[in-house]
Amino acid sequence: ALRNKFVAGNWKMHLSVAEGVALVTELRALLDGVAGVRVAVAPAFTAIHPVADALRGSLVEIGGQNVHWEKQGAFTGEVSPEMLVEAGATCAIVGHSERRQLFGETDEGVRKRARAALDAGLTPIVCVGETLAERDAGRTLEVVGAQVRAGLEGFDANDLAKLAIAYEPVWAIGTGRTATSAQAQEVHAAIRAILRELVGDAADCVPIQYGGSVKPENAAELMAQPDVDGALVGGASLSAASFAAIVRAAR
Ligand code: G2H
Repeated sequence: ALRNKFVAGNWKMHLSVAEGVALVTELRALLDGVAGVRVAVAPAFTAIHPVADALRGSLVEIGGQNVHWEKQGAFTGEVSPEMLVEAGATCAIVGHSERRQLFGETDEGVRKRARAALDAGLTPIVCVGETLAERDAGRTLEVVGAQVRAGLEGFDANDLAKLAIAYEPVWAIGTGRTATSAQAQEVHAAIRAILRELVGDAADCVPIQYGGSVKPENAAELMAQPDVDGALVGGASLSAASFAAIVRAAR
């Protein structure tokens, strides 16, 4: 395969430190012996350090749910890439649709966050996706394409080799409504074509995750699509059993 699958759990604003540590303790046992797939969980900032401790020596990596572009300074409420690395993170979600919709994040901010994450050695997981109104208006590929181009402006093949993209149709997030595997593949292939325009063959190495109500029941079919290289999992990552089942479906 050109690229390993990459499955990440986005815990959002869920789980206490104790619950998170218990979950990953169970998860690492369930994933014992699994190889050939990249796995990460993104806890709340307050739980990153203890969860990283509980995962030491396991396959499972830690991510931030967001990251700021400055190293330090007067940016109340933000966390820098260097702080994430110090706490044990290896990746960071940027531009999740909840950040864009509820907290006003823009494509330009997404690009700056991704750039800073890369510079600190983190893998940015750059999220893109259309709303229901945009899909119904036939604008899916236009909207997602614009987000990809703006979010990755100025990035070269070296940068893309260390980055992941997550396609998350907003209408499928937390709604129980999943894109069909064909709908997902269509958009993933369009994203891949844009990456190829930007950086040529290096596009083949970029994992493109699908996100939006991924569960054990639909994960295998989604990830069997040629350009679906993993999943960004919200609700189903809050149980070790269901998240482990999704990881196993990725192989
Ligand atoms: C999309 C996804 C994870 P869920 O936000 O980022 O959440 O799987 O709950 O739809």
